[in-house]
Amino acid sequence: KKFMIIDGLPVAIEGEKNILDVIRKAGIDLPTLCYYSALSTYGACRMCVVEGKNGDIMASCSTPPRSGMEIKTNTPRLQKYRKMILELMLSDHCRECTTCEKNFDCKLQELAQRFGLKDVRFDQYSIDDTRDDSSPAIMRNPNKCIICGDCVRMCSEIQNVGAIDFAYRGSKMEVTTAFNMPISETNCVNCGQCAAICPTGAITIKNDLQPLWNDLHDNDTIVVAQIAPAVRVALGDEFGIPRGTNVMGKIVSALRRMGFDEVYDTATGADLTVIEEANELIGRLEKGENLPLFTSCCPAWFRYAEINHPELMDNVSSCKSPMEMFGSVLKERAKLNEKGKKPKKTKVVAIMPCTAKKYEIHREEFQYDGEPTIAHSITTIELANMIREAGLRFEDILPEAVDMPFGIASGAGVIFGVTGGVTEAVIRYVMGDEARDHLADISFTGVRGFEGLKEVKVPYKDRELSIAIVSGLKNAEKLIQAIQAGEVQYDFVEVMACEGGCIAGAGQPFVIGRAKPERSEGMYQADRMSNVKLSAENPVTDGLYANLLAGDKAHHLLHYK
Ligand code: HC1
Ligand code: SF4
Repeated sequence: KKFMIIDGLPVAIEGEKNILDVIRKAGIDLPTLCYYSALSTYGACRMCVVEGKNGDIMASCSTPPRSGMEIKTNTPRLQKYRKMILELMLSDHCRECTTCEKNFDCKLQELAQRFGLKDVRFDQYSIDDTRDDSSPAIMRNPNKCIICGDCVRMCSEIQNVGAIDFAYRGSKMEVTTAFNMPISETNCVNCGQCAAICPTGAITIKNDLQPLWNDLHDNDTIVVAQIAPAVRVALGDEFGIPRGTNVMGKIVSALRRMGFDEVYDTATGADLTVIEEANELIGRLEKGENLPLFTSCCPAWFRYAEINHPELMDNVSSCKSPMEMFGSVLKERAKLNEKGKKPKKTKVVAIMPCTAKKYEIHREEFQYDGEPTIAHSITTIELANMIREAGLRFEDILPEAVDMPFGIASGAGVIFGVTGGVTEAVIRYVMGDEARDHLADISFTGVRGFEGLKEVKVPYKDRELSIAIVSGLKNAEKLIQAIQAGEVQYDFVEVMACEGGCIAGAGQPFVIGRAKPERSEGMYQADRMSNVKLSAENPVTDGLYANLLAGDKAHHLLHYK
């Protein structure tokens, strides 16, 4: 076996790509601001420096481990060095922590505390008020950037977008868009993953809470909430509840206490999506046209396809996302109910794990009577902030059920929140009555798990359906290239922009590489516990198709084209 010596103790080397991973395995939390194992190593921040036997100083993230190597992680020189790096960063950093969106969640702030920094010896420089708030999803404040490049690598290496990059040199170096354009005018798809990985407040998620509070406090507005599948297994992280715990019932009662008039589950909308999308697939299979059918529910993927693959748009489903389908149903019902009464305004609020949903609600296709169908889309983290602001002790809140008449969702609708979930739900639908006895078999077809690309084959009539599931836009791009080169052929392709699906959306707490197994287990457990497993057996959707969605209303309200 190979060993290296860390602070005098032998530690085995077991395939780690750098000594930082060996050090962390030994239980030492070496600080870094720019190292994520899923991204390429940049070695910019130098916080992870260690000292070799001969006094040589090296960045542990970019040094491969060698057998017999001796290093120290905490010497007087290293302490001095780390403090100096932090001071230099802070001298070029806007330090208005109390009003920063990332206060208490900032790695630079955390390290300044951890290393006992009480003063910065250098004059503050290059602070100005250039900000970019052009995007509906993210905010950029270059004054808080520490040039770690995490966002740049995330945007290009995982999402294949490259909307942001380094510009200029030396002390003038910054992360910006091409020609310094507002980010909304670039090819950014609003996935928010740059904000999720940013260690400071340089890129943050747009805060949309004040207009929502205004509506909640307005007696003439009926505020209706819908909660996305993935939110329920992540919000608990913000309140010290064990990871992956399903806190749906607590969310419902918290929303009521904060003034929401009606509360529903977006998974009910997902049941409508399954029915509409599966029928679209069946129709295309019969005609043999526009295959594979690509899913359309992820707005960052939809935007990516529009910008980079206009030739594919006939293959992308015409279905609105579950959020927009349900929003249209809720607005239509409100309009019917309001007839002949003193009109109150009904506003639908979506609580989502996603930042791109903030962009989706402003798209022209998703208007109802000339206004956005969804008035506000807030993230899981924003919901946590609302709960804190309202002074609710979330840990102690007793769970409640969602409202009728739409308060039933199938397990198939709930698992939309994890990669492969849409596919699993659609397979259950196309298999019809047979699916009920084969739920476990379907779950073992390869739909579950966190691989970036999953391939599934299921029997359908006298043939086989060939399905691909991708998450992460780089993985989607690779798949599209293979399809277009004729190397692979599919009938159905599920795409989610965030690796792992919505459970790892940028609006969730702790998204980067963490909590995915617990959250996906939370989703599958909700499915196992649900009375209704198949979207086609949801009595709520049955009722809707018989009444509110009767005739051509279904297409009109549930499809964007
Ligand atoms: Fe998703 Fe969807 S699953 S896109 O990931 O289709 O955001 O959770 O709400 O609309 O249902 C997100 C999650 C969500 C939609 C559904
Ligand atoms: Fe890139 Fe997504 Fe950030 Fe836009 S939101 S800059 S696409 S990582």
